[in-house]
Amino acid sequence: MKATAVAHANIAFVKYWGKSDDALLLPEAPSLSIALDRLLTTTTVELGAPEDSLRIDGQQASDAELRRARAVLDAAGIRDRARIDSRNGFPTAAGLASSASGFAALAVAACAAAGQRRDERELSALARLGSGSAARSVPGGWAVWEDRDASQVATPDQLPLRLVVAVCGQGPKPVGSRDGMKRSRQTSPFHGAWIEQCRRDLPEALRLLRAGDLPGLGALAERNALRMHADALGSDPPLLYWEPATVGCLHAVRRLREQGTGAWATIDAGPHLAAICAPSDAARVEAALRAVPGVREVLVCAPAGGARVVERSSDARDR
Ligand code: 2P0
Repeated sequence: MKATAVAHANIAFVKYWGKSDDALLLPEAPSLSIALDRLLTTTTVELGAPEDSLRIDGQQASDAELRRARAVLDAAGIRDRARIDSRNGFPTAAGLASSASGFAALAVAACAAAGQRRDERELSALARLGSGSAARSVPGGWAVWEDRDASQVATPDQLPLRLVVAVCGQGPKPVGSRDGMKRSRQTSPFHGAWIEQCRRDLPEALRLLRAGDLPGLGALAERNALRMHADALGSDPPLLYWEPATVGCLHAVRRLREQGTGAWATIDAGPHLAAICAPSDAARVEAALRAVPGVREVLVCAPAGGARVVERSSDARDR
């Protein structure tokens, strides 16, 4: 009754910032993301433990995190108590820890440990109950999430690109995504326009992706990210996720473009910035971001696939 699964974190080109249902974690607008190879989480679930427990990188997780994990297991019909051990193959101290890869790996590992055969869409819907963006890490590749689950709309090799991730801050962010997006929905005068924008951006992003238009898609992703932050900044009290290094990286990306290098920025609900570029430009973009004061680390990531079981103990029974 034990299984291990891996899942990659993802970064959205059309972002999720607003729920239509807070309890079911349903999004107001569709989102599009790409999974990233170097941001990998490995999670082992062992059923039949005396009580539920969750360790993340060797540290006991908070009660809130444990409750979210239990919600995923309950939704899968798993009543056995679970010992969950989750490890991130990237620098979590830098604040890159991802609930997306964590809950995707948890849903896949838990169902495998219970001997359940579930298709990708069911696994995606289960992961969503832990964290919305985790729905997209189950299928991986280019994933669209519209409603209860996400699905892969293009394989990781659809478009040759790199995401150059600049670590621009440390420690937990002051307001988490869950509370942040709720605040924007309730208080930002820009929120309705933001949601309408995402509904327009998704079909356009898919068209650019299928056409292999990296400059078009990169520019769309940058506009989409900055508009999400405009919505966040318009909230009351305002949500400012950027650090000085984040702004420094935004200028560095703009300067790269002025000098003829195709690079476009995206920023999630935190200080880190990811620059989108062609593989042949990744070294130049990495050097430019490393030179920005306050940048702690830079990771060059390539597109990756979905969550998968990597080990299942022989006594895990099929049911
Ligand atoms: C995204 N983010 O599309 C956006 C961009 C952050 C900014 O998905 O409440 O941790 O667990 O559903 O998934 C982060 O939100 O929030 C997120 P919950 P989640 O990647």
